[in-house]
Amino acid sequence: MNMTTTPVPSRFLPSNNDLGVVAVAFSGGQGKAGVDAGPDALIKAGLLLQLQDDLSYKIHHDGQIHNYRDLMPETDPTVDNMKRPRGCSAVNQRLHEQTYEHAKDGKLVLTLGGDHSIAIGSISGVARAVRERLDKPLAVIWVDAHADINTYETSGSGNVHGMPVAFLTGLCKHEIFSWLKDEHQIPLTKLVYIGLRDVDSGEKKILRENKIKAFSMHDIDRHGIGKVIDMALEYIGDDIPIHLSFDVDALDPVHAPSTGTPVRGGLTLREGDFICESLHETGRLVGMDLVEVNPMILAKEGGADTWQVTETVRAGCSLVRCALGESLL
Ligand SMILES: [Mn+2]
Repeated sequence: MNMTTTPVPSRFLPSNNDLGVVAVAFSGGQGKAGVDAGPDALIKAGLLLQLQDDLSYKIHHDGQIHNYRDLMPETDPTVDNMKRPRGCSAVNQRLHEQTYEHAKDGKLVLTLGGDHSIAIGSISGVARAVRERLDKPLAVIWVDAHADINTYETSGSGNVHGMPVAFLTGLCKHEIFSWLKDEHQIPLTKLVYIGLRDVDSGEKKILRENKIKAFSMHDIDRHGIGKVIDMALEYIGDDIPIHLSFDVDALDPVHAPSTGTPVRGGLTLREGDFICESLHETGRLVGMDLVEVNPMILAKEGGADTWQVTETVRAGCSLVRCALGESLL
């Protein structure tokens, strides 16, 4: 299959085809086993080869799927309601350096998770490089069923994968995450959610009080995904680089069932791909996360090859290809 595409020139990156990839086998931001196998499943399905062969990217990848075992503390008891906080912080600090190293050279950065807690490191690393290189803030489009903006005080579960946006925007700070500096932050005015449908009451309060821009599934039903993207981009403003953080659970569980916290009533495959295609078309994408693919959830005993896993991995690969320039015609 040879996709003939016309990639849109990047407005903020010196090259259109240098792609830094970090594969993050981390599951400590939540309690279910298996999400650490996400990057391996995506790469085994051929994602990086597709990007290289069909979309002409020069892939900069160390060939590793990082499990960061050397960073894991012997014991990691709960602190201030945060589960496994030292491991989460240490992995994200290392990942921050990894995405920063790619982004400071002007590469597009793709981070494959892993649970969504890894966005703390991936996005802060890109944001730091964007500030240094372009003297601009980084905008984030967070596509997710959940807002992931709990603080350790509002979180019911204590899982850090429900807190990354709070850490990234400075709404939540903690000494365990003291490496995360103010200059790595995302301004609340440059954050946009798409696809929300399962938001905790404490999070709703945070969204309201901080006037955070959020397009729920209700807004997508009302306006259609095309109008929602237009409004999201208009809100961010024209001259700002964008990071896309895509949680596969934004898709409806019919299309992406193999994920830790599925919620019915989600995006169709086409709506998901459309978001990614539209962001590519802006020429402003500088980073992307694809997270929460869990090949072990719903897997049969002894093997991960169920239709649910195959569909979820295929959907994930498609989202990344669309964000990186694959088009239908
Ligand atoms: Mn998420």
